[in-house]
Formats: sequence, structure tokens, C-alpha cells
Amino acid sequence: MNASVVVAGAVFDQGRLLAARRSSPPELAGRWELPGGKVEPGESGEQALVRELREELGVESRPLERIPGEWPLKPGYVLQVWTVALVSGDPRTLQDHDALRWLAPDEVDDVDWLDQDRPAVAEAARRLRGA
Ligand code: DCM
Repeated sequence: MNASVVVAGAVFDQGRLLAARRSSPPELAGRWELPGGKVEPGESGEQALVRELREELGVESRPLERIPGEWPLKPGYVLQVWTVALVSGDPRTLQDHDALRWLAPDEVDDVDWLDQDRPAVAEAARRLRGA
């Protein structure tokens, strides 16, 4: 069986990376993530990401490029990550999150990221620094 895909966005704006603090489920609450969610049947990863960021943050966004790699989540799920530009709107905590932070490159390690997001966050931070 192929694993189901969860997509997440490394949202960049003005040289900063968006971090979102989860409010649920209890075992993930309080940890920070790249916002996103599950790909639904018939959707591409990019389509799912645009939909999820609209639902969770109230923004219109544009996926830029996929960060190479795929990271295991709970059994049967893998995480894929894209860098994302904001097209319009200011991110707000509409669903799943209770705080947002825009992190400058030297602040990226200041929040307690979900373990499974850390490799993609490190790569996103490298790109943010222009390295
Ligand atoms: N998830 C994750 N890292 C992310 C986004 C999601 O580990 N950046 C996990 C949390 C959930 C599952 O994927 O177990 C589905 O996410 P959601 O509940 O946001 O749809």
C-alpha cells in the first residue's frame, strides 16, 4: 500500500519563515509545524497545500518548489514539503493552530518544531539565508 501524503508549506515572506503552533491533538499541541494537511483523493500535492493554507490560515498562496525528500509520520503517512510564497492575505489562526510566528533565519531554532518537520525546516532555513 502506498502511504498517504501530508503536505506542508515553508511559507516565506519578507525573508522570514512562518511557524504555526498546533492546538490539537493533545500529543502534538504546543509543538510548532509547517502548516499543511492531508492530500485528498484527486488532488495534487500543490493543490492540497493551497487548499490547506486557505482553510487553516485564510491566505492565498503559491507553491514554489518541493524540498527534496519525504519524512515518515504516523504509520501509513509521509510528509512532503514545498516552499511557498504568499499571494494575498495575512495568516491568521483559523483552524488547528493557536499561535503563529514569522521567524528570521537566525530565529528558526527558537521554537519547538515537531521532530518530523525538522529536516525540512533546516533546508527551508538554508534557502531563506540564500545558501
Ligand atoms: N503533520 C506533521 N507535520 C506537519 C503537518 C502535519 O507531522 N507539518 C501531521 C500531524 C497529523 C497529520 O500530519 O498527524 C495530519 O495533519 P493535520 O491534522 O494538520 O491534517
